[in-house]
Amino acid sequence: MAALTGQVVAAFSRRFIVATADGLLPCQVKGRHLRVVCGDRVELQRDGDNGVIESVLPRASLLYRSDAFKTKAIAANVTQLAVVVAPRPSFSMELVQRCILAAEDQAIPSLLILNKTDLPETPRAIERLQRLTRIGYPLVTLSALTDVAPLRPALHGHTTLLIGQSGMGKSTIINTLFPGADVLTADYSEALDSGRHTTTHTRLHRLDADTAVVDSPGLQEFALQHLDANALAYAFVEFRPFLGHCRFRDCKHETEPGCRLQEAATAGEIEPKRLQLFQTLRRLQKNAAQRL
Ligand SMILES: Nc1nc2c(ncn2[C@@H]2O[C@H](COP(=O)(O)OP(=O)(O)O)[C@@H](O)[C@H]2O)c(=O)[nH]1
Ligand SMILES: [Mg+2]
Ligand SMILES: [Zn+2]
Repeated sequence: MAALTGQVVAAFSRRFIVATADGLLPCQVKGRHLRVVCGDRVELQRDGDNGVIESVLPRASLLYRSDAFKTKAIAANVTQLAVVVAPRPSFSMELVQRCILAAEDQAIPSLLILNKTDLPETPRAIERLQRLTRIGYPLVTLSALTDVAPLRPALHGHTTLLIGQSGMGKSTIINTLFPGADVLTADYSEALDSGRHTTTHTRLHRLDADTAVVDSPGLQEFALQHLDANALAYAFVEFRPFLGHCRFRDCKHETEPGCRLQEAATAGEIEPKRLQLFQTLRRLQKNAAQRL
């Protein structure tokens, strides 16, 4: 048995693949209480062809999402979120915004990737994204079938969580950036319960020493019930200058007099649709909290 450190590059329910100086190692976790997430840097003991994760090193970040029942950590040590959308099939602006809000809550910056720019609906998609580009989120446009080069400068130096609704071209992007990405899963499928979990796991792909991309499935559910009203308001970056300036300290930014956010929406300083989204998400959070 020898002590090692490494980074978790694939996370299944209770099994992991860890990249160490000696190569990739299938690992289990010591005990029941240690929580391990893709992207974690860990200390482990090697035992033949397997390893046992004994501790998780301090995380630079931890991204969460909720579903109707619980909050789950998606990935650790991510430095940037990239949301993939396409002109066709149509994408949900609300879902895109939910992902970005979850990242903002963890102080992780986001960027937008518009894929399939070879399609004629591209100008309309760019127009829809203006709600987010206008408040500062960068947009990278590309056609992954032809060339993913426009994406490389945006990824460089970051650990990027790549996320997107199905059909947007996320797999095409990953497979072009990382030819052979599927091989690892095949190689380790036996150690990982004969590949039973291969469709639902999170993966970290390394481009170079400073650059990695995390691929996480299951975006359909991306609730923000783990954000209370204050955290949620703060996650809307363009609201920040106005927060704390309402007449009432506990202002819900609904119909109260002297609400600085409502004034800002009326004056066109923030987009009314973004304030509406805040209200929608705040109500969902309140209802979820009452159910617990
Ligand atoms: N026209 C066009 N189609 C693309 C592009 N990238 C991916 N696709 C197609 O979009 C479909 C969904 O792609 P896929 O990568 O599986 O999407 P995912 O569900 O997000 O992983 C496939 O038929 C791809 O061939 C692109 O740049 N242009
Ligand atoms: Mg896919
Ligand atoms: Zn207010």
